[in-house]
Amino acid sequence: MSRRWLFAAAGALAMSVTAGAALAQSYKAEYKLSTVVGKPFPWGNAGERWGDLVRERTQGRINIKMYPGTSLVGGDQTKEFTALRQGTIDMAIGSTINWSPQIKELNLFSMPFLMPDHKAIDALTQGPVGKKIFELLAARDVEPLAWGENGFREVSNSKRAIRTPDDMKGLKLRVVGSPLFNDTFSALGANPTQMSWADAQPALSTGAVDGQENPLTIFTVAKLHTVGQKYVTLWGYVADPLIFVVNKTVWASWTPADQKIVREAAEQAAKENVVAARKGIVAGDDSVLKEIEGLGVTITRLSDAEFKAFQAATKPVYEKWSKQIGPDLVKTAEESIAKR
Ligand code: X2X
Repeated sequence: MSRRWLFAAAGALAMSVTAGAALAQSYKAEYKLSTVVGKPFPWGNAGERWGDLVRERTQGRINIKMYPGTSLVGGDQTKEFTALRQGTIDMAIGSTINWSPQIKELNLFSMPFLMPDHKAIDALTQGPVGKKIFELLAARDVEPLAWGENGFREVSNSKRAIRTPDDMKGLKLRVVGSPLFNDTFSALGANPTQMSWADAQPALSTGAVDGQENPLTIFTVAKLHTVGQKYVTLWGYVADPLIFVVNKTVWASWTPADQKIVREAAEQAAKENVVAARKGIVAGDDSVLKEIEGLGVTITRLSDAEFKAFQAATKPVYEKWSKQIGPDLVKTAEESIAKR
């Protein structure tokens, strides 16, 4: 072995030891990932998957631990984004609904009857709207990485089948903490009450509220039929995508190679999450609907005319919120959906 080679090898070793020490200093022992629900909800599965992929591909350099139940903010899911910006949370897979109090544009996805089908969600998240929203997030101290999905939110209750807006009159419904939901359900004559997911289940079980709205994967995994939810109406009035993000300071502390690993793992986990969120609730595969009916729950499917009555009743809410969200973004969204 030549002397020169030996010197080069020793130099390279010294450099990599130094880089390793620097990494060990700036990398945390654990990165806290916030979600509202854990395993085996598709949302929680996505968090586990993201963490596992990253741990494996970084040989444990980046060790992600999931904190479901938004436990890092005491269960108050509408505070998750603020905690993420402040660094109490390192990373999150968050619903657009829960972050909309801080980023008003995220209310877009909660506009009643904006998105008629899954292709429409994709047209938004994968098109100019998704790009714009990622820019807004990037300007607020987080690195946005990928779009996942909670899903179309169907309304359930313990009292009666809902087929017309009239059937909603007087029903006490738990909604998530965004004012848009209050407006929508008030326009339909219901009594909306805002509370966190943690509070929703006891409230349903004691009868403090009659109903709620959530994707069917949440309904089945949370076993909402056991807390009196006997009637589900398929109306798909809104859908909430999920967004995979990392706090900017944390992001900047990682090497470009590790950033690439985290981004690609998020993209992969998000893609799998969208498939899981849609499984069993589509025309070709309605196994989740069958499962719910098998639990003794009545599923109500609306005719075109019945559907339009809900749309008409919530039109003023749509108009009002178009202005609040920003007419340009809403117009871009409508165009993307029309072209899907
Ligand atoms: O609280 C809900 O309803 C949930 C779990 O769907 C969200 O976090 C938006």
